[in-house]
Amino acid sequence: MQSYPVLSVQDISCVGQCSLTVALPVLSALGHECAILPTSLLSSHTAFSHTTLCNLEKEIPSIFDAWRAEGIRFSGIYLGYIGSVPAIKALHRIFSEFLIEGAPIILDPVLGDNGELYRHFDKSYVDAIRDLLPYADVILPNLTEACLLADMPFCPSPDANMLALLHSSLQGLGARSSVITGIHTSSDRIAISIDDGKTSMDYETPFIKRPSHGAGDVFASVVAGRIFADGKLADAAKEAADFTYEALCQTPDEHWYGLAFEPLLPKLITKK
Ligand code: PXL
Repeated sequence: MQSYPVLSVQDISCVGQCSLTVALPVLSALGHECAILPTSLLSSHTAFSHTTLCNLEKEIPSIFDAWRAEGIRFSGIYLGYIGSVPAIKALHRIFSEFLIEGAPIILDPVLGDNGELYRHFDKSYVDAIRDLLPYADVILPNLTEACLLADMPFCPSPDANMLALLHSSLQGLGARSSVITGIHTSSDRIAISIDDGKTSMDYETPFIKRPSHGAGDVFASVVAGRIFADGKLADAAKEAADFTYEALCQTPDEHWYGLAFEPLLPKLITKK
């Protein structure tokens, strides 16, 4: 039977352990051939003080034309940080032209954290990401992103009612399932909330008080890789939460810009 690569669509941050430099090793460890569509090129992720950003939106239509001429197809797609509104708009073609039937679409709507939008982003960017939700089988926002997409005020410790409202808003906007991350349940616990439209559950890990840049990318890459391998959403999300927690635990304090996840990659390979 012919096998098709999966496609990871996000920026290349040259330095900083996020986006493609996380997705590629994780998806490879999970056994996938991973093709890439870089949406922007940055010197590092935007938590560094000095960054360059070059949006690749002008390239995207030509890349799609070439792929079409080659008859290229993907068996799954994982979208993360895009970078500009025109790039997001250019991506809509992917969903109708390059996916095999039943290919899962996993969207990490990277917009911000701790109640704030990331640098370079504004309301029009949030609106453009929101327009991708109807394509998504699974959406993986952190709490800030869930609130921005649902147009609700940010609260770091939402109660069960607010979480239910967030999930129903995200699913009302078109996402089939949603996993909301970064929910502070107490001073030393952090949770994810998983909702597939029928059932809802929370899963907690200890909260590690340290910078967590790139944690969302580690989490989303593990979820995407397990779903692409026919894993169930709840199992994939719990494993990804445990993996992210372990990576945070073993990241030295001075390694502030990302997670030192590499020594844990064998866990993903042996579990396959
Ligand atoms: O980790 C998400 C992410 C991805 N890519 C870039 C970022 C960020 C978060 O800050 O700046 C360029």
